[in-house]
Amino acid sequence: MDQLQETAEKIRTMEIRGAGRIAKAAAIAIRDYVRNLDAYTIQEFDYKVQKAAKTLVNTRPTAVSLPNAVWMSVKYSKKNVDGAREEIINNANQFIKQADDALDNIGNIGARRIQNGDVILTHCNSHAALSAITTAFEHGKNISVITTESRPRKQGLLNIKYLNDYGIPTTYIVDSAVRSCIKDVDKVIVGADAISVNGALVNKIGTSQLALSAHEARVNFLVAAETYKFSPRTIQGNLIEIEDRPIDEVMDPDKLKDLPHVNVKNPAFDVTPAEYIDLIVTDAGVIPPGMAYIIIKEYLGWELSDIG
Ligand code: RUB
Repeated sequence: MDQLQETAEKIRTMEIRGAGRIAKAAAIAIRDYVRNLDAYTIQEFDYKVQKAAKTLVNTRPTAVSLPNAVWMSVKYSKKNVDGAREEIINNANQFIKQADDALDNIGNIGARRIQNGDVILTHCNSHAALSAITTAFEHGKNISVITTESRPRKQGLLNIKYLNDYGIPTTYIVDSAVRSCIKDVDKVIVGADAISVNGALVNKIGTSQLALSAHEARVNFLVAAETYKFSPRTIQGNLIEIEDRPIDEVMDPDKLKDLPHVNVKNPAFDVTPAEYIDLIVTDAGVIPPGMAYIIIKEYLGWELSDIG
């Protein structure tokens, strides 16, 4: 369990972050845990696997990719330990491959939506959104990017390093500069932590303000999201929990000592309603947000709506 606990801790502290990366890290952790798991009976095996799964799922509450990856990995039908072990290892390996392939597909499908000369605005650090952007560039499109800083964790710094390595001209702005820059933008492309059955997007805090600005300025707003980022539980009316992170990410708590009337909030994500989203680029193709249900039904299934 030590290695699995280590991965869980890295996800919790955001050493591993981004919805796709935490999902993949969790699938690897569960696979490696099950590979070496000692259990005499299938009941003991099941108890230990469920405990490990919950340890991973409970690290961060918002990105639905995490429970989807874990519950898709740990399902098995065999009634003996070795059979169940093999099934889980295969499921996890399949998920890991699916996640890698999905990023490539999103790159190719998303790149087709990007025109030569486009200025693209992105927020936070999303491998799915970056895959579409860098693939368009590799296809010879002359594009440039504006990235927000993405306070408080400044994931925009990861973007400028990544895009600079590709040689893509990139401008770094503070989050509050979005509305004043939106007139220079052709498309917004962001990633997703979760997409609900009604097509609403949950992504890094500030995404919904950005969507509002894009809507006002009639700039297309695209979301790049693997099918495993859709939330089956929202079919049953469950809400996606928004993670509140420690306030020391925002400011030094010592500064509050003499300010007894001041409270600091640090929600990590927000919700962008479907009406502000033009398209969702998934690995299965491009959909309008109103088709989110189809993705859940075809690619995730009802089974996950009970547990995931
Ligand atoms: C990351 C974030 C990203 C999505 C999508 O938040 O909001 O936009 O997770 O990323 P955090 P990807 O830094 O708090 O994890 O496309 O890489 O899965």
